[in-house]
Amino acid sequence: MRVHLLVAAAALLLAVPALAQSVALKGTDGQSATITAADLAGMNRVTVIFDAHGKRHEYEGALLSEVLAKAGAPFGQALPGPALSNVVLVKAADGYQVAFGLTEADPATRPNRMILADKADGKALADKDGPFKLVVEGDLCPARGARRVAEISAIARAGAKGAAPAHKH
Ligand SMILES: Nc1nc2c(c(=O)[nH]1)N[C@H]1C(S)=C(S)[C@@H](COP(=O)(O)O)O[C@H]1N2
Ligand SMILES: [Mo]
Repeated sequence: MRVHLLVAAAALLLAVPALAQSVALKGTDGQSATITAADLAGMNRVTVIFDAHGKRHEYEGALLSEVLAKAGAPFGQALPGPALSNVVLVKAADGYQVAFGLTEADPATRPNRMILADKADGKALADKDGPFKLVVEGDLCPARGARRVAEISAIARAGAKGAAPAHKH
């Protein structure tokens, strides 16, 4: 009996940090997915330099577009059209929220990248920032860099129409 209780307690202790080590993803059509620390570590890795309050940090993680694609968010050829009005909402563990357009995270649209980072300056993010932090390359102010990211949703806008007639860029 006691052994069972110990095993149950140990399992609970192991489960608690594991729960915090993931980000919930939501897609525009009700899709949901979870990205764990291990998932993120296994994705294409990119580094972004960000200067905040005069301090320069090198963040490492995966492109937000690739993270959102796991919940079915349209990028590349699928993006022009109604998805241009899709909104991305990032929620942090402390209730902080950041919203932006899905296209802002599209590497074919902007050279500045948005990443979900799990490392800064070669080390796992400190508890204040991590385990996951949004880093928006090129932002002049760090306010959109949500720390302790818990959930990322792509949201469709009602009434959005299709793409403009064929045109050259
Ligand atoms: N989760 C969360 N992220 C956040 C904030 C916050 O209050 N909560 N503040 C933002 C603002 S306004 C700034 S300036 C930076 C500050 O980050 P720093 O303390 O690492 O400089 O975090 C941004 N990200
Ligand atoms: Mo800020």
